[in-house]
Amino acid sequence: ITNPRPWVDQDLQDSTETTEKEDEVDSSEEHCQQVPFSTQRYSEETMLKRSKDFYMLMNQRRTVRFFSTEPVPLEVIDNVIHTAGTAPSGAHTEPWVFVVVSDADLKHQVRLIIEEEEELNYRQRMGDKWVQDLSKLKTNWIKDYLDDAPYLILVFKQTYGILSNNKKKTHYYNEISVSISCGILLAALQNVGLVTVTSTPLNCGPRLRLLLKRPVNEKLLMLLPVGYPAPDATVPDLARKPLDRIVVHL
Ligand code: IYR
Repeated sequence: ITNPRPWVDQDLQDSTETTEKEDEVDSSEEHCQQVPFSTQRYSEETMLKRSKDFYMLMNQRRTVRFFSTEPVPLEVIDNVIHTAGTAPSGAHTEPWVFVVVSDADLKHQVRLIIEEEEELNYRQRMGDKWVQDLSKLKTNWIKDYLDDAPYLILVFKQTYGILSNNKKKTHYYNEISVSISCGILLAALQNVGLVTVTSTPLNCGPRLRLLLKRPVNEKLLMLLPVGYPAPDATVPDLARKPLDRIVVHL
């Protein structure tokens, strides 16, 4: 039978996420005071300039699959992840964990798992139409970047949390919350001149979770190799939709 949603990991197609027993409210988290808030105000002129400048910075972002092995300071990576952790989340559950792998042996073990599964993905699981749709990107299951990039950031979503009384804590909207944090992470990387590819290694989650010794409530959402682009890196010659095709003013 053909899988109607081949992009969803097999381990997520069971019903574990919807049938998990609901928790009770943790009394330690019931109350939260309101505190005064104000934000930086800019003149309209400054707003216009800042909005254009930020657009120009972000419009230079490209998905890059060819990495330099040149090292990158770990503190920069930590700051970028700290920034990603400013994302909003359902009921402020902050359901993200960012695993940073820099050890060469461990990166290579990640590579072996991903290449083994991706070969199956491309040859069997994805199907002809999907493989055809990707042909312009010239991607395949051989992922040199998993050895070359100085860091692999594996982003896990906590599908639920563990309360102090050992009960499960509901992580509302955990997938979209962690996805938003990944968007902020991409912007933070662009801000410091680093590149990545937003990879979603299909069906690798369970093996990578075990390799990295992460608990069962954490599911791999995204894997981001991070570094400088290789000196001879290339990207597909793609254009973005113009504003009038992505905005509707009513
Ligand atoms: N995960 C595979 C396939 C892939 C899927 C999509 I959708 C892309 O935009 C690019 C690749 C891979 O990483 O090769």
